[in-house]
Amino acid sequence: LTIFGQIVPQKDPNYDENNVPKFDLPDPLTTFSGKKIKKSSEWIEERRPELLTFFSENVYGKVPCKIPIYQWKVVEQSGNALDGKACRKQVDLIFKKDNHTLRFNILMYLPNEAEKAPVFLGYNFYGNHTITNDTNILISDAWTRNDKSLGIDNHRLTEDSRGVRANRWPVEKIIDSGYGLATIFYCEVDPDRDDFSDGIHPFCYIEGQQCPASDEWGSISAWAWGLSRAMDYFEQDNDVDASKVIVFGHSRLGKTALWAGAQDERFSAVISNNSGCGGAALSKRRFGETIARINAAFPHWFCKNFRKYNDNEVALPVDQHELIALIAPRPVYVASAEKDLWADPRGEFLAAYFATPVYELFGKDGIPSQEMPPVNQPIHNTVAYHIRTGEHDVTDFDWEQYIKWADKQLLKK
Ligand code: GTR
Repeated sequence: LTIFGQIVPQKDPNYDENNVPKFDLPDPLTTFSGKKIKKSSEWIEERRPELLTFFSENVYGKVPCKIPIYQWKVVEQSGNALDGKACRKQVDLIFKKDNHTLRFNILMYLPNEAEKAPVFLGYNFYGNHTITNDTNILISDAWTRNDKSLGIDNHRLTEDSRGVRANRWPVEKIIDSGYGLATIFYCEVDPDRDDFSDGIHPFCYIEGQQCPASDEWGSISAWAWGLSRAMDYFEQDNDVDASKVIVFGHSRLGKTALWAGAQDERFSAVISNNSGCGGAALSKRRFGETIARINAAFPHWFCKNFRKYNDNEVALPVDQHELIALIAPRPVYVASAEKDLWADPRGEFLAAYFATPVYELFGKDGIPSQEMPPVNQPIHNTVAYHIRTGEHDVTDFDWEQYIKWADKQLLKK
């Protein structure tokens, strides 16, 4: 759009590649003070910690206190799920501090044929009972977002929504491929609303505090904390191969999976499905959702310091390719959908591409070219990427790729 000979950016949101501003992308291999990182040991000792601190204090917010598992309880178990193919477990993790108590439930399906199974771990949006039609799955009493199309009303979950998200969770395929699946309803860790009196946040308040300080955790950071506590539990569960836990998430929960995987090196691989702004997509491109928009629509997701970059991405000394790089040398998969322009597929791809030099420092293969691959033609390197046809969603195609890639990267099949 040219007015009086001047290039004026189109209205926000921008979906036009020609209106992506010119920007300098920070080099993951140059420290904030300008030192060039040449060896993996320098990355580990110098660059990784400073990037982690930056993301922690300025993007997602740091977890201000330690909250270990107080107790865990297997509330339901059967060795005969999925026609005898799998064991189903529903395990409550319980947390207590002062007068606070919180519990969240992990639903697990583990293949009976494996002694210790590699596991995909991911949050669900509307309760564990939505992921299959299995009538044994307990219904959460936590606050939920409403979705009339899924039969979810009054912020409560009922029988009406059992199995409504089975399309996103191919449980049988996962089990048949030799993997377990573990899932948690994210609102049990922190309800997805702009309210810091509920969920896990109050556990760390000092006297009189009512919401996290500017550098303290928003909801994404709280959800990432929950994934690490699930990992604490897996380390004690003999049916799980805790050295092969792949953390997975879609959209806001894909942002969460990346942040969990970046911080907690016990996750052996990370999958970001359509995670977009504040996830895999480069913020400085200002394509689709922007920092200002996301902070306005979801003021509780990031820490307050992140608002400094509303319509001011130039000032950001990092970008999301460096979040991906924090996962190195562990395998990471970034997936986009062709019609999901809000999440900026090209920005997601470029972030994976620009994280690659860090992987190469470890002798790992990343994204070989700045050219995006055609739709439905995945790249299954240590840094993996695909753009599939279709909308913002999790599809069978996505899961087929994740399983193939995990076979190659973790099981060396
Ligand atoms: C959208 C939000 C995205 C993405 C998505 C989701 O409304 O703008 O960043 O997180 O929700 O989680 O489904």
